[in-house]
Amino acid sequence: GVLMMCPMNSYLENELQKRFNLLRYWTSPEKSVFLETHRNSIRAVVGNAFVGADAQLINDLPKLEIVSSFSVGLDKIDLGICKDKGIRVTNTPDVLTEDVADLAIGLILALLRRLCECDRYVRSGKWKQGDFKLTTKFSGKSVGIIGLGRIGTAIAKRAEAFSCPINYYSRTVKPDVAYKYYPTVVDLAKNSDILVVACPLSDETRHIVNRQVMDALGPKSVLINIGRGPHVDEQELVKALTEGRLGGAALDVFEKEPHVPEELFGLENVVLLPHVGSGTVETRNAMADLVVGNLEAHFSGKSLLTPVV
Ligand code: 8YV
Repeated sequence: GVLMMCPMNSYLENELQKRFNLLRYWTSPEKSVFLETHRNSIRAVVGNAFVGADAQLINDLPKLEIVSSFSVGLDKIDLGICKDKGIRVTNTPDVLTEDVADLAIGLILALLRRLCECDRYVRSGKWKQGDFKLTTKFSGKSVGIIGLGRIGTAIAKRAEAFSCPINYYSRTVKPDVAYKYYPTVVDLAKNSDILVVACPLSDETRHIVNRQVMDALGPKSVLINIGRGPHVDEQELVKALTEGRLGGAALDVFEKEPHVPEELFGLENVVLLPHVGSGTVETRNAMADLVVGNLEAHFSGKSLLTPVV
């Protein structure tokens, strides 16, 4: 059997249903009874960015062979236990890179040019009382990227087309990269008009954007997060924004999704999205094909398409 943890995509659900004995975790009222009943038949888990496979679930499933995640991020999977137990893990890299990078640029433009506020201005009829206030130029502004992996690099490429100088922080300097490296996030923030979070979430990167980083950015600069909510100290972000110590923020991800701090709802220098970075029909279909393809490869003894463990 294949255990799907939560509703994520109807095409994926149909394709899994066609091929496997699909069990839907979220439909069972009593999780412990459900696991007791199916523990010896579940050989695969399909999770996503919201619900993965933690140590407890993995320990409850003695026949588990593979965790196939409908996400590139692996922060909801206990990779250490998977490694120890010889459980394979796959994700959905590459197919979502362009969408997430596109969205990062969209967030920058939405925030600086105040696109959402402009739209509300027109709809409310206020345009008839006068022109919209002036906004902030994007082209040529310095962009600092935390994490120059697949997505970070795709964001950098796009920002280059807007004539932006590119800075980055990562654990080590990337060879053959012309962008300016900063060895600390505070230094990166001090030297960037726009700071973009694009690294994986781990113990080292949790709250990588803390109060010190926000103050290094300051009231003239902005924060963009298309990574994971816990990359940013959200309480400090709310304070920095409400106290005017940070210029603005555009966020696709939050610490406790779908909860978003309501203090942000009244601020116009904020853009809030419901975790839609990879949310296009094209990309979600490609992600689903990878999840199914990995499971099929595994169960027919072929090499995995996108193995992590
Ligand atoms: C998805 C994601 O939003 O890939 C990731 O890491 O956060 C996303 O693509 C999610 O897994 C969709 O269910």
